Amino acid sequence: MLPGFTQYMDNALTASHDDRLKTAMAYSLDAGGKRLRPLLVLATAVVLGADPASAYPAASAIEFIHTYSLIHDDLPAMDNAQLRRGKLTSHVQFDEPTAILAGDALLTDAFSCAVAGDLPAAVRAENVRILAQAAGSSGMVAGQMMDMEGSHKELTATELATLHRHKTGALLRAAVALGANVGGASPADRMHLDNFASAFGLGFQIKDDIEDVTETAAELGKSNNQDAANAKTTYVSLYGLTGAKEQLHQQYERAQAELNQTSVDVTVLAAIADYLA
Ligand code: GRG
Repeated sequence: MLPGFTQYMDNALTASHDDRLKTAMAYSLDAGGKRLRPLLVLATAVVLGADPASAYPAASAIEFIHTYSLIHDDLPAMDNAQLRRGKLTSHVQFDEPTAILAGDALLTDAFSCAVAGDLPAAVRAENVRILAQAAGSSGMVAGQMMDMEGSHKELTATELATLHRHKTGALLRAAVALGANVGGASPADRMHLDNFASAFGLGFQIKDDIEDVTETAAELGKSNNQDAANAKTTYVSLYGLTGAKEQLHQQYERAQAELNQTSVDVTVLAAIADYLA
């Protein structure tokens, strides 16, 4: 998928002067992720009439940041995960210092990616702002902190929504905002696209919570295994499986409704939103 883009993004890695660091960065960047955030950047730019290649720097930057977040999320101090996408996590494949530094390097290099390319300087500066705000202390990192703090107690529905709005939602919103910025969207279209992204982000998380339960149940040959949902507060633990599916459907409808209020042909984005259904 996205061959021209993937080649562009991989080339953006060639700057590292340390082979082990570069190998670790490439290992996680090319470990089989869905490229959902770059896809949202490119699709949003394209529906607005932009050349997709003009969005490659921003799309690479956001995938760098997403990859860093997963490497650090898997570390022993956080989720202590051994596997991601069916492969050994970075700190298991390499070692903990290498994983930390590969994440640090991907985060930092993301901003070099974001300012690259031929778009007007003001557009590139705005892309950097969008990424910094989404990834930092008022975005994804704040969400991760809430997750760490909340892992020992039951969260309310409002707290759970706030956590996910930051932890996963901020970067998905940023992806659409980057595409809207590259594509030169009108203020009204930016607003509807942003509302679309918020609904998509929340739906994405609810779907993940549902799949955690249904896939665990399927693996165990049971119809209603709740073990995965019991460890932390999730949409399934708060609303039950049926309630969570209703909430997912609501977000899907909201996402499509917002798209339909834009002034452009949103067929491609609507197809991506179908991922939720
Ligand atoms: C360590 C600062 C810091 C942040 C980590 C996003 C995140 C914050 C952690 C991910 C934890 C997680 C499993 C969240 C659930 C949502 C989810 C499934 C995220 C993974 O995104 P995908 O599915 O990943 O787009 P791929 O593997 O396709 O790239």
